[in-house]
Amino acid sequence: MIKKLLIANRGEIALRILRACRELGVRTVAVHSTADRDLKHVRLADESVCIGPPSSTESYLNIPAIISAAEVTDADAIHPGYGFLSENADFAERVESSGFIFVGPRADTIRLMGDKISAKEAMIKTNVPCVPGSGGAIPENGKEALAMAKEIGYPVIIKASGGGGGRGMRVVEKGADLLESITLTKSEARSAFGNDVVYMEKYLQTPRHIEFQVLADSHGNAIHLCERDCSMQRRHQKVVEEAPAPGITAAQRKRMGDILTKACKDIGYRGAGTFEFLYENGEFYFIEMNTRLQVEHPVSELITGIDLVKQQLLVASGETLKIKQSDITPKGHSIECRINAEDPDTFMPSPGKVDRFHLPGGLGVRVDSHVYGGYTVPPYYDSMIGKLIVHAEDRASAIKRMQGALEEMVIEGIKTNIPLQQRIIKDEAFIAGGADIHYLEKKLGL
Ligand code: MV4
Repeated sequence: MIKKLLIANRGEIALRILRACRELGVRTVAVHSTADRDLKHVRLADESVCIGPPSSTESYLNIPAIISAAEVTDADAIHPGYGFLSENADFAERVESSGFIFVGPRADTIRLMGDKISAKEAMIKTNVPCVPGSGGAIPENGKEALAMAKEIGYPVIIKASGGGGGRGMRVVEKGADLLESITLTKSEARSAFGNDVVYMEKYLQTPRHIEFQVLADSHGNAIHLCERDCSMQRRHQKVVEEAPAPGITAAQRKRMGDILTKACKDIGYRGAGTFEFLYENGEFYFIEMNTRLQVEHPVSELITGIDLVKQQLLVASGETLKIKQSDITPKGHSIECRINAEDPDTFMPSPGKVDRFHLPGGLGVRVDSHVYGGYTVPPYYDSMIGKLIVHAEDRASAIKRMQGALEEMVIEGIKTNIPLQQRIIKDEAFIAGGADIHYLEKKLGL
């Protein structure tokens, strides 16, 4: 078993990982920038190491500094959290070649999934349903590209193979615009990702974003922890997530779950992961796989009762999964509201000192946040300062519980998106369930 874990992240997720370590009796090393000396998990960790100045590139993205910190503290494993280096295959490789356990999939799995064309090819090979498309790079020949788009049917979407998460893509409505759009997407992709390979898919106009959580060990066992609906988003930033996804039947869940656990075995997946789908007219279409722990993992934990971070640490230690698929039946409903330090109207970040901080509580209310009264939110990082998560016997009760919890939550000194979350949780379409990925932006009038 891992004895000492270095947490290569900050904020709420660093604290979340630290909590799992404490329950498992794993010692912890916090690494932090000079702007993050006062983070809660730095105080609680057994040891801490300052790895650089505030700028992420010089601290949380600084691979040599992180590896050195693991060496000087004699840690035996590194957890990357989400964001930062979590999906960097070179980092995973450096961690392992330096003799540490990387808490995540093998580096070659991260690389396979990081390239969106190779990820899709791998999924097609193992029978995961994908969006119809080019099935590889778009042909250089304009005539062939036009014929392909015609065959797929407009509108189509051009995506960068090195992109993902909404970066490097362009919708094309008609043949007259195709070649110019390909050229533009390629040149943007070249400067953004240093890779101008692009592929084409049928553009789905009003899908929902539904993703499946999986967990696999290094002995060929894999389970799924049901699905989440993450359709409430703005500019590719999720705002509210829930599990299970409204309207998805037990039969659909089992069908997809069987396909995805088989896919995990076929690709030799290890650790926690997420298969992202667009869901439209009752069909699932794979778009990307995330090879990390996600922000929204708590909603899956609450409906399954499984601690995903503990499981990540156990499988990273080489243990066999003790949980069987038959042990998992989703119980009740869970909703997460992301709490951001931002202006609820303009969405501009609002860093600064939090002078009052009161948390909601009660049965089925969970807050994952590193913030405390007197804490100063630095301006250098993501504006998410915590997550409010509720669990209740059914969706209607979970909504009521979230309404109450949002009312109870007080954060003063900085602006937060709590007022926006209050609007969403009382919104008719949200309450009805099953809104598509464009709903929130339309509602906000953007
Ligand atoms: C799409 C799509 C429609 N059709 N692909 C955006 C993020 C990236 N993961 C994939 N994305 C999309 N791919 C096809 N073939 C629409 C989106 C999309 C989206 C997807 C999930 C969540 C939010 C979104 C917002 C805008 C567009």
